[in-house]
Amino acid sequence: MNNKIEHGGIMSENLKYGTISSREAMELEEKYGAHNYHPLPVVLAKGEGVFMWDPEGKRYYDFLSAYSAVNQGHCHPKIIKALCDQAQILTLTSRAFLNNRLGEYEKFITEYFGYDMVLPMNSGAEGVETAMKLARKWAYNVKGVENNGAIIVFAENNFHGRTISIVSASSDPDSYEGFGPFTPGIVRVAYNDPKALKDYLVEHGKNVAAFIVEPIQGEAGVFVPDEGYLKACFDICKEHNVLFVADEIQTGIARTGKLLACDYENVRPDILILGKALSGGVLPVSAVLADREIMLQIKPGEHGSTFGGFPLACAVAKAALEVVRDEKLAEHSFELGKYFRKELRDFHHPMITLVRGRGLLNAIVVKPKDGIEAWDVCMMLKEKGLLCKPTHRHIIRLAPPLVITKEQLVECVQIIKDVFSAL
Ligand code: IF1
Repeated sequence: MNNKIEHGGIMSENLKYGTISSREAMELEEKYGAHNYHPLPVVLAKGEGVFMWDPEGKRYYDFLSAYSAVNQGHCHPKIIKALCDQAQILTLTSRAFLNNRLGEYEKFITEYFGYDMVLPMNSGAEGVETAMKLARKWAYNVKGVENNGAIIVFAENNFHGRTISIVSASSDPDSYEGFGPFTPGIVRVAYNDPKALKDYLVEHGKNVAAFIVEPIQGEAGVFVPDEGYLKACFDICKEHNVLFVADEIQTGIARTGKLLACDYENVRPDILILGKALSGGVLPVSAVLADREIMLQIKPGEHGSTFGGFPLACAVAKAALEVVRDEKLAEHSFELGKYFRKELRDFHHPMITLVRGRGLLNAIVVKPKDGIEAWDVCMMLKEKGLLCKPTHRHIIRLAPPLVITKEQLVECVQIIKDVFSAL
């Protein structure tokens, strides 16, 4: 087969990967895909470890890792082997029947994270929805909140996904505007401010089911709260018999230098939500973990999904978690993160006002100069072979796969410095 095909009269030549050129791919997405994204103009056709390639063969360092879904690196051989092996045997049964991979995976993941039980779902948003439903059931059945009166507290500037109920908790107009009416029983308090939570719970705590929080706010710009914030919130929740729910979809699974970001403060959430890297970026796999007293509040027939806990996902997720453990990715992320922030902090540049993060989830806060904003810096980094994405107009998120070597990271630090130096 030759790899030249025709699209709208344009011949693709000199293609290294696939049959579609970058330009053709961009035109097709523009014409046939909904315009719900504004991507950096780069088309990717292959990934391996920390690298991605465009169809024409240009190689990039991946400094987004699909928003921390690809912590184990692109196409990790052990995860792909688990995928291929299982795909040839059994992929999906639905939960109308049992399957021989689910129970084994459930035992593995609950022991791995230290919970009694797991409820498997697919996307992160479904995981958050599941946690909300669990918290409400618990509030009515166990806490004794009056029916339909349960409140769930969120933090300002949160990002938990895109469903109607989740955007009902959002303070970002891009997320919620025009999508109302919204789900009731949701309130927000200031982030990084235990007193704000305390004040709310002192007043309304008896009707509150849960406080749902990101240990580090990703979309808000890798906003790391003050030390002690999570523990203080956890203690306040306990005082008011409110469930402390951690959305570790982005921060979990070694990204921030510990298995969970909550581990930094020795907080064990009542409900833990995982997604993204749970499959190493291979399939949408999410999970909600809790102990029996909470988990068993949802009864047969009350919640689920066609794919949740499908055999293929179970095989992939187990392999993905084994890779994190066997390759000591949490420790590696912790060490390399320290080096990375030190290098960028010691590199004093007038456009860099702040470098923050934990492990290999980091951000540079940029001060625009001569009309040059975070987006322009990302475009220049792209030209130099490093891909990352701005969040808001002044923050650049930097999050390579955790399998990046020290040598590779040294090279990437140099690329970043070179780009800033040229400004
Ligand atoms: C997109 C942001 C990151 C998440 C947390 C739940 C979800 C996410 C803490 C929902 C998802 C994504 C989705 C992605 C962009 C991205 C993102 F910039 F929008 F905020 F990572 F920082 N909780 N985050 O970060 O998980 O349903 O998507 O599987 O394109 O929307 P999902």
